[in-house]
Amino acid sequence: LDKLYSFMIRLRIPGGVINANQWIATHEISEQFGTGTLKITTRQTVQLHGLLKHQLRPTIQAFNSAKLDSIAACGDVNRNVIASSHPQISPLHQQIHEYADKISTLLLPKTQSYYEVFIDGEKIYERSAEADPLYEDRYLPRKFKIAIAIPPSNDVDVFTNDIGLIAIIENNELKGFNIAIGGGLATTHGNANTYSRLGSIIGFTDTEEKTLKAVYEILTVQRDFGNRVDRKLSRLKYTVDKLTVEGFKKELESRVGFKFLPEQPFQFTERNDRFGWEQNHQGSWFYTLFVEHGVVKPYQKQFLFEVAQLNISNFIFSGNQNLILGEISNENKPKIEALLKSHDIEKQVSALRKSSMACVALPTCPLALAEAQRYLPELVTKIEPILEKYGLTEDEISIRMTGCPNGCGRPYVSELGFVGTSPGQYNFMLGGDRFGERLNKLYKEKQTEAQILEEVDRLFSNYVTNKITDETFGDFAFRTIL
Ligand code: SRM
Ligand code: SF4
Repeated sequence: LDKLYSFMIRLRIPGGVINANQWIATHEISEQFGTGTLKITTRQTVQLHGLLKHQLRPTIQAFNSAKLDSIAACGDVNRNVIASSHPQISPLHQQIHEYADKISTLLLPKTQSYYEVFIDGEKIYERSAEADPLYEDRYLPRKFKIAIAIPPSNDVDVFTNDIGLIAIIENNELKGFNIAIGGGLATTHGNANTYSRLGSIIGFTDTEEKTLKAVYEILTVQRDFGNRVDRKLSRLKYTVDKLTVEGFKKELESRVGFKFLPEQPFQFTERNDRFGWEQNHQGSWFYTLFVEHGVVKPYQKQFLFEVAQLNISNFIFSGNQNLILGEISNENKPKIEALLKSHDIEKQVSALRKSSMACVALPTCPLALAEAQRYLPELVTKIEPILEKYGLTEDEISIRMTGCPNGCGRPYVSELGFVGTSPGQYNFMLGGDRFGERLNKLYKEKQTEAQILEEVDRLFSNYVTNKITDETFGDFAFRTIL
């Protein structure tokens, strides 16, 4: 008798947008296979857990019928390309957003094995004949991540990606992209050679052709120079530091055949999702739903299913693990409002909770050392009275937790960061800024809940007494404590 293996499936959805029919398909597949829970990830897609081995093929085939795939959602290849998710942020959102799809397609592995294994089952033994000029016969040394940010929003945490593209807009025209390389968050407890790193901007590209070429060749430099001996030290960030930023740029310029233009000015002034209703420049409506840590609750799932059945909106996953119902006409807005009401969707949620993020961790993640998405809601509930005590209820202080130092919930770019060390214990990280432009630092090691709550009380008391006007908690902690 074979073991009853269970799997997780993660979709590839560049930029995180699907249509109503695809949502219905995803909903129905999740009801038929796996645990029934839909989990929105920090990279704008969804995961299904608990799929038994014999359910894998039918699940993937069902997704395939809905024109959804799981190709390169895991592995040593380019992963799901993410892009700022709120279309109302810029009239150029659509134009910039399309880059996510273009880049994802450009960097897909050429092998057809996915279709051969999961879809039609043919030709599996002829795989070696397929030529792949990018991944060749060896793939990349490690996973690879790309994000596109549309200022003023850094909802994708652009600097935490191997490649970060920052759209530069002038007079309502897309001028090109600043390109940052070498971002990455994971560390390993007890391995001093590992570290989090924010991307370094190496310059600006002013045409689509140059941007795509630069992206492609950054991967070839990593393919050829990345560390293939130690997987703990094989992400692009280590290659960039090994070659130096200037050395990497020189190698890259020789491969692309042009010089990068100087970095262009930009400013991030927000990172959180814009909850509730907003309109874009064309008058279409967008409704952002808070989904705590991306775990779609049963009542939310039913609401979303009914919204999808109306076929009057699309569905956009945000990099903050929330969901946006998009492209809703004036005429159709009341239909969604009625469903919001009948399902009692709009709850009072504190600013801290809305600014929280947690990774999956236990019980499904094999690497988890401590709880995260199952526990952070509870910790936030315990912090809320402390916020109230100091008049900080409206403060959008970012709080993030992961069950291990891999950093899937990006805790190293939060104002209050908690990284699991063992059951019930977390490294307390402090001093990140609000918009993802500064890493936080280890403040206290291996803290229990009681210690965390005591520290938070002390820190908030200190903050309200000594902060400079308009200083965020993260900036205050960075200035005074670290
Ligand atoms: Fe992650 C591995 C979940 C975003 C860094 N991550 C894992 C695995 C697959 C565990 C494993 O290898 O067996 C987790 C699956 C748990 C489960 O039960 O579902 C997992 N990672 C997630 C998700 C679902 C967290 C979430 O709650 O949203 C995110 C899925 C993103 C997606 O849709 O593709 C997720 N992972 C991230 C991020 C954040 C990001 O990309 O913006 C990071 C930190 C950024 C970075 O890459 O530096 C991240 N995950 C890792 C790492 C460490 C990589 C490294 O450089 O060493 C691992 C472990 C590994 O690769 O060996 C990992
Ligand atoms: Fe698992 Fe660690 Fe990622 Fe959390 S941070 S999902 S515990 S690998």
